[in-house]
Amino acid sequence: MTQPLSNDSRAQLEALYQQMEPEGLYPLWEKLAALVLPQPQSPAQVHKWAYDKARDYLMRAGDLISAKQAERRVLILENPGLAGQSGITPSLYAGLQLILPGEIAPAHRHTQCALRFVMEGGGAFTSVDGEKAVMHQFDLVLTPGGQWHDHGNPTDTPMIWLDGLDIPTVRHFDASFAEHYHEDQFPEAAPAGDSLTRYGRNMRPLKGHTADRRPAHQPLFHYPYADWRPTLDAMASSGAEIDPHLGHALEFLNPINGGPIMATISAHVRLMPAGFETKPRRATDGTIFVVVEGTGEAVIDGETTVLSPRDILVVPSWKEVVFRANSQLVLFGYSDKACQEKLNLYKEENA
Ligand code: 1HN
Repeated sequence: MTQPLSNDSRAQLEALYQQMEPEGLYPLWEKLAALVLPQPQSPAQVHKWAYDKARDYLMRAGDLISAKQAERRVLILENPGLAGQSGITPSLYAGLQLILPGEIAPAHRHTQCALRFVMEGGGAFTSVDGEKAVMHQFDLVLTPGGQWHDHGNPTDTPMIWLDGLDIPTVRHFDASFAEHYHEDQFPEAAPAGDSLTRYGRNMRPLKGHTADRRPAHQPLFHYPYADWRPTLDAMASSGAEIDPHLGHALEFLNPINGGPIMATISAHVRLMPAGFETKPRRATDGTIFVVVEGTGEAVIDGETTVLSPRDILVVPSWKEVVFRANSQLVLFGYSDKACQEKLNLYKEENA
């Protein structure tokens, strides 16, 4: 306000506020500046989870509760700035899930979209609408919203993956539906890997008289490490110009429209050669990173975080990030960029 209020007016206003409050009425002029920020001021904090430490707790939980008892045996990675919200950013959730040899996690489906990024083990599966994706370390597997999914581990080693979901986004829109399947496992509908063969080779089934089994908007759900990792190497050795803000970076796509993997979540991988340092960059999509390989540092708004293999790092919206690769550094990242772009909210600044 240009003219300061007199003490008398201030007192009368305060009395008015008190009388209005039980009616659910509040003065916008007292709150406007905090509601409409000149730039993002995320309540989320920069935070890193060291894999081995989190893994120890997860294995201890594994001694105490089965995957079936828990439905999903997961440790939530809650952002310290978002206490009680089960979010790693204001829009996204992250957790570490353990499935021990011989265990199953029963079939269910829900509105929320999920990705899995495998941290440890190999040979367990996620089944999506009755088709298994057999998972190996650093594979990306999706369970898009509304699709039945269960997990199982027929191997003799534990399997741990990072779950990334849009739980806070769906909560924000009050749009959550979920149901359990009446059996532990959804009936097998196709051979393991069927969708990857049909939709993951720059082709798709030609429309004839047979109906597609997979939902038209989201048919592909497995992006194996064995495919994406050599592609990064090929980029790096091709002599292609490296992006100064990202390194050699590739986004995972939905083959149906060339857009992000799911409606609410985008995911990418990047490779930075040893000695490379990115130029500063900030973006409105708070991002969760997994260190796939190598060591380095993330300098976020001037604060340095040391990065080691399988560390999980969250960089909230609009924090300026510089990555330094001490050895060749490979990162996986996911964010709500897909959602923000649909809402015309996404913004980035590359210094
Ligand atoms: C879920 O369905 C899974 O299917 C993991 O593995 C974590 C967290 C909240 C809601 C649903 C899974 C989840 C989840």
